[in-house]
Amino acid sequence: MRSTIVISAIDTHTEGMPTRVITGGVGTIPGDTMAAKRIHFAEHLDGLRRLLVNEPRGHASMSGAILQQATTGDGHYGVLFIEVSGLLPMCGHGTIGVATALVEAGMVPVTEPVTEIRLDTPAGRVVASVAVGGGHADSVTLRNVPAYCDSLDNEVEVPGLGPVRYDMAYGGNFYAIVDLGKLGLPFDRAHKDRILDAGLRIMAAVNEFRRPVHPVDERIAGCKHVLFLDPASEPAHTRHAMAIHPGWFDRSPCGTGTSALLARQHARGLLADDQVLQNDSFIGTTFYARAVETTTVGDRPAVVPAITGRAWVTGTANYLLDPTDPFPEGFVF
Ligand code: PYC
Repeated sequence: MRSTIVISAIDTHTEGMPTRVITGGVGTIPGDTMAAKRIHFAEHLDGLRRLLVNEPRGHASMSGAILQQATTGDGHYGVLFIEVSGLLPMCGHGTIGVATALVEAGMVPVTEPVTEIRLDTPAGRVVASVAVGGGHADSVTLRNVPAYCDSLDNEVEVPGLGPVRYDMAYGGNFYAIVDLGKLGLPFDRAHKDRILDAGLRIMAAVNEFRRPVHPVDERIAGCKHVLFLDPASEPAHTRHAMAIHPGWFDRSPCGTGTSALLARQHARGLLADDQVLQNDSFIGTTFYARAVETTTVGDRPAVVPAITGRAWVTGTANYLLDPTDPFPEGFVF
């Protein structure tokens, strides 16, 4: 076999959603912080992301995480989150996949019953506490970056849909939170194409109307995610469909989306201080979320979310690129 690159990976899924954890072959990405590395990677190395997530090595809903040396003194690793739409500041299901892979592969000192892993991400420090039994990762509780509610009861005119009400919240990415029932759409995967179409229209309209910008780090901006709440949801037990740019649904309950929803439920007074939020994905898998601290982001009240979910290793691989391969960056079908 001949190849111009060899990229090693541990493939995982978190409650149904893939994370290709890249453990070697990328080298050190320039930048003092993960946020700086994210910008450098997007500007100079994005072909590598496309090679790893696009067809034929990936697919239209693929995501991954590139491990780097930590950029802080006490971090275990730094992580860049890649997916079909680009590089995310933070990814919850991806972090749960990374933490599971690191424990299962023995890439961190493993202690039972809990192994704590400190990760540097472009959105800031996150800590994964992995419940370990018999040397195996059983579940992961992620202490995420602070989540806050940007605004409630916005209304935007959406071509083809008319006026749409939404709340905007941040949990590592920005999320427009929309009641699916108000659009007259059923919470049913048989209608996924219509729901996705509505999600993409809403994203475009929201970004034009009032593009969200993180108050402390303006490199984090824009809304690429619409969280459609099932109208049958209860305040502490929600079900949702997460539509993501450029046109796919999260299979997991979306860690940063669950964090944003937690902040929104608190901002609406729908949860008691440390009440657990059960958040189910479009395929019926679950994350549990809880505010473990209150804080601020800029001048906004915020909560520190702890998100619990599970991931499983699905394979290990070396990804190659033959010099005659006509698709050196894969392709989108
Ligand atoms: O789990 O945070 C998440 C996530 C973001 C996009 C897809 N999953």
